[in-house]
Parts: sequence; C-alpha cells; structure tokens
Amino acid sequence: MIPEDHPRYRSLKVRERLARCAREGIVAMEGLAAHGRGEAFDYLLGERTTECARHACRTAAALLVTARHPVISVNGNTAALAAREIGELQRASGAGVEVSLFHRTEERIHRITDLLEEHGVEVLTGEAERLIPLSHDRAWCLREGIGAADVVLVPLEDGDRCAALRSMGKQVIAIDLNPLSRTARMATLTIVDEVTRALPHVTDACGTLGAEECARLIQTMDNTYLLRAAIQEMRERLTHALD
Ligand code: PTJ
Repeated sequence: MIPEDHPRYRSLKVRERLARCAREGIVAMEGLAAHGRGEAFDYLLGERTTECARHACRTAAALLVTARHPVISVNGNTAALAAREIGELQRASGAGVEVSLFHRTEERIHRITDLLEEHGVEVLTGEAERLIPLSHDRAWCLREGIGAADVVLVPLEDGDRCAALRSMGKQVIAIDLNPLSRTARMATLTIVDEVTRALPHVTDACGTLGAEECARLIQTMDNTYLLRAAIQEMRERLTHALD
C-alpha cells in the first residue's frame, strides 16, 4: 500500500501498475527496465512538458491530421500506461491503432488488444506479415496497418525499427524521454516527454489546428533543433540542481 502523502506517490503508483501489468503478461519484463531509463531522463527534464515538447506535440498533430494513412503503434508499456490517452488520440486524429511488439507473442498481442479495447480503442487486427526490413520480430506488421501507413506514431520505440520504418519512406513520430536515443535521432520528429503527458497535448492540437498552421508546422519541422533544445533544458536543470 503506497501512502497518498508519499512525495513520490504518482511515480510509485505508475511503477505498481507496470509491475502488475508485467505479471499479467502485458508489459515485457524488459519493459520495466525501459521504464526506469525513462524515469531517469524525466528527472532531468523536471517531470514536466517543456515548451519545445509542446511545440513537437503540435507538429505531431499536424503530421497525423494531414496524413493519408496515420497509424499509432502500441507496445506493452504504452498500453499499460496510456490506453485511455491512445483512445482519445485515435478519435481526434482518425489514426489506426496497431499492436506491435519487440518481445512478440500471440498471447501478449491478445492481452494488449483486450486492454486497449476496454479503453475504447479500435485495434487493427488480421494476419501480420514480415514487411519491415528487420531480422527480429519487429519485422511483423499488418499490410493494411503499419505496412500501408505514411505516418507512424511510435511511443517508446527501439531505434532499429524506427530506422527501418524511415527506410520504407514513412514519417516516424517518436515519443521518447531520452533525447540521445537512436530512436530520438532517427525519427522524423521526436517528442521528448513522458508518454502520458505528451499524448493529451497531441490530441488537443488535433482538434484545434487549421490547415495553414499544419502546413507551417510541417514546413519548419526540425528534429535536431528539438533534441538540442531538450538536452539544453536538462543541462540547465543540472547546472542549477543544488542552487
Ligand atoms: O512491449 P514490447 O515487447 O514491444 O517491448 C517494449 C520495450 C519498451 C521493452 C522495447 O521497445 C524497448 O526495449 O525499448 P527501449 O529500447 O528500452 O526504448 C524505450 C525508450 O523509451 C527509452 O529511451 C526510454 O527512455 C523511453 N521511455 C521509457 N518510459 C517512457 C519513455 N519515454 C516516454 N515516456 C515513458 N513513460
């Protein structure tokens, strides 16, 4: 039992949820380590959405709403942390949602699909094929889902698949707390923020952006600038950590 007045109450509750989801086979055991890495970077960010992350969220919304066939790729961690937020973004953007796993088993795919559907997400299903040029299980995807997508949103991705999706000519939007990760650097656009904080900003922007604003955001999109700005935020916080 975590006391509500514990100074790290929210963080401990999230860990508790991830551990439960790991026991239920939704989150991979490796997903717990990935979460810990994310937490460390979130400390450096000050556990808040920065101005440049907000801008990245608006640009992500512009990419999604102007895409021909946008798809949100969901793994175990994302489902455990943000099933509701994924449903809200799906409704605001019209994107398809596909479960795509690094540690892929049919059983996990079913469990994650069930969890998402309980939260109102419409999940793409069908026979997966090895369409992504990768040697491991992340090669699998649906022809009508990620296979046909022009824009793919990948929260908590691994760098290899991000690069492979780019090599297929797709625009990749990553959400990753680590601005140094291969994913963050390989993506078309990276939102350096915690996934449950970032998704509602993307959803809100989907409902408010006009065509001109979308075109402007996409035209001026600069991932390297956004990553540098995120690193700068962390550097500033470290410099003043003990002031
Ligand atoms: O469910 P599966 O089988 O697909 O496996 C998912 C994991 C996360 C285990 C797999 O994709 C993986 O190993 O990912 P990585 O390579 O560890 O990358 C995860 C990235 O997400 C790291 O750079 C973390 O900093 C970042 N991260 C972790 N938690 C969050 C996060 N970013 C945003 N929000 C978070 N809550």
